[in-house]
Amino acid sequence: MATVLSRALKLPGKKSPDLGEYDPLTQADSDESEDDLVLNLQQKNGGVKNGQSPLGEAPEPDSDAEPAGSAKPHLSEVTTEGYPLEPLGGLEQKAASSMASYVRTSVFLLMLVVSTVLVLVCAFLIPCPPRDLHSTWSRRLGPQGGGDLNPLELADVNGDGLRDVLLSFVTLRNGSTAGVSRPPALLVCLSGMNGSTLWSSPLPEEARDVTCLDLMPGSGAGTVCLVTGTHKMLSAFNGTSGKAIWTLNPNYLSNGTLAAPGVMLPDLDEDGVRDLVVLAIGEVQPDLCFLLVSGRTGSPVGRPVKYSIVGVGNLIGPQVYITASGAVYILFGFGNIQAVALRDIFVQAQNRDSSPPSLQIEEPEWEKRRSINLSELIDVYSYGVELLQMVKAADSNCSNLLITTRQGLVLLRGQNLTPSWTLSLQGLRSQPTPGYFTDDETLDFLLQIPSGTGMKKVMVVDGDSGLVTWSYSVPCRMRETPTTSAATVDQKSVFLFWAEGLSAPSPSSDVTLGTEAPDLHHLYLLHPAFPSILLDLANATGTVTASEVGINDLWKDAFYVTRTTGPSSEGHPAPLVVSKLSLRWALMEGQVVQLKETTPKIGRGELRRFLSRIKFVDSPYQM
Ligand SMILES: [Ca+2]
Ligand SMILES: [Ca+2]
Repeated sequence: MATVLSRALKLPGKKSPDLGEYDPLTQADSDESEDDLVLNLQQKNGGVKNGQSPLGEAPEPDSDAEPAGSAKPHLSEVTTEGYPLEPLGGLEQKAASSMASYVRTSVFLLMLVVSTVLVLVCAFLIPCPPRDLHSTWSRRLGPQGGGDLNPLELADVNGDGLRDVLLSFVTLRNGSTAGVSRPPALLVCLSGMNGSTLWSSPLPEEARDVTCLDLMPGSGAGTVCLVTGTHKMLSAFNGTSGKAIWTLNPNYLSNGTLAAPGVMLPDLDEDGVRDLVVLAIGEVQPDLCFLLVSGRTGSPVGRPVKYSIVGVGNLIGPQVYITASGAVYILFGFGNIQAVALRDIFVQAQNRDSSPPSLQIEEPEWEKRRSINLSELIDVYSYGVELLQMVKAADSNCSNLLITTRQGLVLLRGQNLTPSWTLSLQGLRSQPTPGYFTDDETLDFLLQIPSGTGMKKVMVVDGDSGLVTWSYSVPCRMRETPTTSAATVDQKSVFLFWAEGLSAPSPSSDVTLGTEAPDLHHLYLLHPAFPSILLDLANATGTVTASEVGINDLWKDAFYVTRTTGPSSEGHPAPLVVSKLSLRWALMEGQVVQLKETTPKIGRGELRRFLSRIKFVDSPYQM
């Protein structure tokens, strides 16, 4: 092809054997020596010459070829008698030379077409990531006036197929303008498309949780967002308009306050709308009180139901667990986990013996664990419980219970509440992130635990055996940073976590601390196919307080939404920043951090091709 190009361009230089011109490209490729070229030139001059060198023309002064003379037989000399030599020779020469020119041009054009096709084919085989411009934005809100809770929720409220961002924050109380006092808190909905404010609603108190629900499955009634406050507020908002649909009258909580976010239940009062349960905690006594709330009106379904729970530690739950056979239990406790059948709460709330048929199902394996016969409480796990998560079991249609304790991690089988495995681990405070790391289609867990000053250990625990399958120490001085995962179409997950900047490993330690600003944090991605590298996707200043991953079904993309506070400058309160990042785009732009030298080393091209093919899907990890 080099020859073709140079021929077409008619590069000046020494003559080539065929053309009587020198081709630097061919020369570079050729093994032939200068002498061979001279020899070839002498031989080939006996054949057809091209149009650039008419017959009889003297060779150029710089030509290596010998002067045209007796040694070279001329084609024009072999002619029919009686015809003038020169004109006939000129005609034949013209015909021959135009033919050669034609052939040369055709070959050149053909090669050009072939190259173009090759380039296009390569371009299509290595697809570019969809540059969905609607997936990456950053929005500055606030300033935030304190508040320890950072609710963040994703739900499509305007029906454009992109999930929008709902969050709540405490406003600055001293920022009120003359005569107009600001509400203590705001519920804000930002467009997933570009981060613009779709609506905002004042809240009477700080929100501990915002959860968008489908209270009327299949009815197409739109998204309802349930907001639970830190004190007595429970409201359902219309996700589209931002208007409150109902608010629970705080008097029903008597002298208690809401202890945890409201939880969605099956329909209890048979009005076609799913109902809710909230847990209130007394101000003067350790009694816990369940209140069933109608999802349609926000009024109580029956009276409050009290339980006295003995236990020390974090409040656990309430969480709803539906067994494989359809029995519904509510899990809760203080540093321990108790289960109570929803039927038992309902019967007491209604003060009658009958309950809807759906609540009459029992799970024998759970029922036989009642501490005393006729006791309403089922003992699930008794000591040191910090966190409880439901995780989808691979081999059945129910969930397993992942329990984070002060001693480590325990996975209980949902069918019979027996331990599947136990992992001893000190210092685990944040919720494990489920995702698929190994190939067995069982959910694994990403954990992070503090390890030394300014460091944390990030590890992946195999969900089947409870063994640590991946771990790495990273610098991180942020107290608690959120971790997330996103599922891909091939039943794998990418795992995302925050740390300070990582540089290439030095022989003495895992990582070297960078010289970056202390409040600059990087978002790292771990893919199970390449456990020896991390991808540095983005960075943020301030404190990352919450993150959520959503899926864009159309693009098979995942987007990562971050809630960040600060940094605050002198005299100015820390701003609240919400950012959205397209993961497929970030994968292509991310910097590779090699954690350890591996053989064979991953080629950049191979890695890029692999990353460009990643497609994300919705995967309900938790049931
Ligand atoms: Ca939307
Ligand atoms: Ca109902």
